[in-house]
Amino acid sequence: MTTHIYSGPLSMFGAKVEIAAREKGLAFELVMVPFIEGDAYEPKHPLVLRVNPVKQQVPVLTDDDVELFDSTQIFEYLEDRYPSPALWPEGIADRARARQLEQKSDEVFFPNVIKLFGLQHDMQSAPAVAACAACARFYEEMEGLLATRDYLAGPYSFADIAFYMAHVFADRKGAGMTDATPRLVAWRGRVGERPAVRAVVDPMMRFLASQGRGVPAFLQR
Ligand SMILES: N[C@@H](CCC(=O)N[C@@H](CS)C(=O)NCC(=O)O)C(=O)O
Repeated sequence: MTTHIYSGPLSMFGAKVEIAAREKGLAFELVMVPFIEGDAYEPKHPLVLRVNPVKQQVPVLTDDDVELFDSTQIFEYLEDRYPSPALWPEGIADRARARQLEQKSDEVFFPNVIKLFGLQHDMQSAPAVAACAACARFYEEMEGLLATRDYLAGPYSFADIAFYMAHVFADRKGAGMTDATPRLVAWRGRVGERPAVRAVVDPMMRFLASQGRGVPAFLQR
């Protein structure tokens, strides 16, 4: 059995998959696709083009004869194929809520961060202020969830992995969490100290620093 993860040195979605594979204790080879200044991924890796020909994006996972793209789809496969340790909660309702949170992190929260990528030159502009405000509202919503639990969906789960990575990128782009959400700040500390998370985030921050790009203050070790 050979497992490969194709990712990029600054791929938020690739980092999600790598953290999950490490949490599962999976032995894998990490293939970093070409990455150039300006956040572009060219030329595309031939394996990525074959498995994900239309979107041409990382992450891609190959596990024996299974070839997949999309971090959320890969999470589902990892949980089915390597059930222990579990990264979805038990119970149909809790699992559904956890999946929804994971999806909201990618599809509701992160689009604000993507907007901020293109607005770094003018963070006082109306769209930038609106994107930061949307991030702050999302942080408040997560703060509410943490009133009764240590992790977003109950036990530590894929939802935490997804939102941890998304918020690292939000912080890089000027929409980090603040003291207004103390439970979320404590959650960030808990998740950030996990060996699987550190093993992925630390090299990513070293890569950023090596390029003279900003590293979030809470990750400057
Ligand atoms: N929904 C996808 C998003 C993947 C994605 O946006 N990948 C980015 C890197 S983080 C990429 O490969 N961008 C290069 C491109 O679009 O050309 C997932 O969850 O994996």
